[in-house]
Amino acid sequence: MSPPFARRSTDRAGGGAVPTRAEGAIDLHYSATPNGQKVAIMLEELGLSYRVTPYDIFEGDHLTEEFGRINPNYKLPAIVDREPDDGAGPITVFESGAILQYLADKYGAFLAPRGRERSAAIQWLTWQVAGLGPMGGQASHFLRYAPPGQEYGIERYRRELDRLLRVLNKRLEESAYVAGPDYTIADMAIWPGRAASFVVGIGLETYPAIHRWFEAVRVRPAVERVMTHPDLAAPGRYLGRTQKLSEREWSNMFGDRMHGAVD
Ligand SMILES: N[C@@H](CCC(=O)N[C@@H](CS)C(=O)NCC(=O)O)C(=O)O
Repeated sequence: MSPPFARRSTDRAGGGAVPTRAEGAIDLHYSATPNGQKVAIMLEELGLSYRVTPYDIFEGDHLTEEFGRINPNYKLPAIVDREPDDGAGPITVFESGAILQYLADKYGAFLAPRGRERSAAIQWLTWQVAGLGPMGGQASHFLRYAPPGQEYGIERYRRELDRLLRVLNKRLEESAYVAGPDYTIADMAIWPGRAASFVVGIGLETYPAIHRWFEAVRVRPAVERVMTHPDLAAPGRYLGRTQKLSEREWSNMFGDRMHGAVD
């Protein structure tokens, strides 16, 4: 695993509240996939300085006891906040949706503190982490990694992905951003998922309202910084429509090594 490196961002063009806590408190454990990019986008939007520890999941960097103490589920991303509000020592947070919510609450930005606006953002955030993300992931898995003859699985998840995108398109026909008139953590959670649509061969231009929103988010300085940073943007490896894994890589991602890490 490469050593951690420090990044400093000064552009707070995201429109969120200026962080009031000491900067540099957050360690981001990262692989350059859509789930990781959600959190990188949030950290950039907040204008925070943060330390990135990159993991190559094909190489199984994440299947260590040390990482298991940060995320008992052995998946990326995760964060360690070394300066939490309660002052009681570092806190680890795993699950991309929970990380976004944690950061939004801590820094008071991109999520309303209460009421219907907050509920709308949490609903769409949950829709992404429980629906769009896993369905897109499964569509991409059956298409790219499964042995031949998986037509049922491919069709099942591709159709569900298409259905979810139609739900999103309808929502964005009536709303500037996913949770309402303001850009929130729900947009940050959903936006990087374009990768699954690409892999599955569903063009976003099929959904005009998604396309309009996608472009509005894409040109945000924080999003551009993530998507053009060589260590944060997805390498071709993660986006290829066809994948050939070695036995060792398969084991790290889907097989015995990945399953065995838990024990
Ligand atoms: N529900 C989790 C999903 C995390 C996840 O599946 N991460 C992938 C990368 S996008 C991973 O760590 N894969 C490595 C593996 O499964 O061994 C989240 O939203 O954080």
